[in-house]
Amino acid sequence: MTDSRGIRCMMMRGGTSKGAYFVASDLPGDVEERDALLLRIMGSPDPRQIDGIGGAHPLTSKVAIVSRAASDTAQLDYLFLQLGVDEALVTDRQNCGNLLAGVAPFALERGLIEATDDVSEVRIFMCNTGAVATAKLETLNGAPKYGGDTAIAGVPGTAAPIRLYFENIAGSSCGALLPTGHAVDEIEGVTLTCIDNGMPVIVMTAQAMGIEGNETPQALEANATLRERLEAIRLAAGPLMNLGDVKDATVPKLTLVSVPREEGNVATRTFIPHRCHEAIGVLGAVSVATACLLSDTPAAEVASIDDPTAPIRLEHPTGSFDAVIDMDPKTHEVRRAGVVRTARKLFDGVVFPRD
Ligand code: NQM
Repeated sequence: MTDSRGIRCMMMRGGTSKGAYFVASDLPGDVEERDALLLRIMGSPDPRQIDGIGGAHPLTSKVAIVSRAASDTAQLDYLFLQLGVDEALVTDRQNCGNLLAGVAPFALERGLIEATDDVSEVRIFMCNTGAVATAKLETLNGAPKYGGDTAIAGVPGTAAPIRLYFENIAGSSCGALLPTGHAVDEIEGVTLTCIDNGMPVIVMTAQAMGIEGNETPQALEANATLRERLEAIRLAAGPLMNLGDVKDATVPKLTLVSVPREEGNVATRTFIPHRCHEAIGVLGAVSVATACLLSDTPAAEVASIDDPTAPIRLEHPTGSFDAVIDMDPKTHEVRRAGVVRTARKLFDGVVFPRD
């Protein structure tokens, strides 16, 4: 449906992000045409996205495109697109575990799948990286249940839990869990870990970057020296992480770790990569938690972890995020990772892009 009556679209909160969800067949098949249309729908490029439905932040300028799976390894195909806010950028070079939380409920709403039981298990092929995730969600009379008592930091109130499990995500963008071949590197004079357990992330201590590690995102974004240094590290790390020139890419992300201040295992501040996250991304958190489990890395030095099989609690600006990492401590083979999210249908209707 791409005529003058508009395009069928559902707005959903997925975890701590928000995005426009489309059935693939409701969008043009041609990628250039599709991307140009999505930019107009979101109102990009414009810092306020005033003429579109984007929320003027990378975390609310996101798109999920969902269809029945093309192969029988999964039930659904999910393509994530990050749209720039003040630049005309549409990129499929990263995944989004937050919007992933909304994919199964959306597919149920659109009749792409059917609920199996009170708890439905849905296998989702993540087209961006070729990995498969399993979502477990509560259903009622065949429909997704949104209400519940699970709270996630960064979202007011409670909702029904959506459990996400990941398998074989190590190296999904960079080809290896440790794409440089080492757990510790020095780039631009900073000791750090380049890691990809579902999301390419550069992990370094806050101290190495001259900050405490518990500053607000606003204070960190106002720190021009810090941002310049982070960007220099990112540009140098891109080719070493097999990502090539990352000047216009939204990966790798950068996480500054420090000792926990609350009851968590480590404190984090994450740049995605130019804005500072109000919380932390899902697969970003999985990658950072994994770095904490690798001995002698900057993350392991500041993290306080007694039991590596227990959930790793990452403190972030609006609370904390738990990730369970099942990793062989010797071979570093990551068998499985799990997180809990919630999602909610916000509106369903027809969106009218500007001409
Ligand atoms: O890491 C932000 C988010 C994300 C991505 C980002 C995400 C993930 O919070 O899986 O969820 O890092 O761009 O939505």
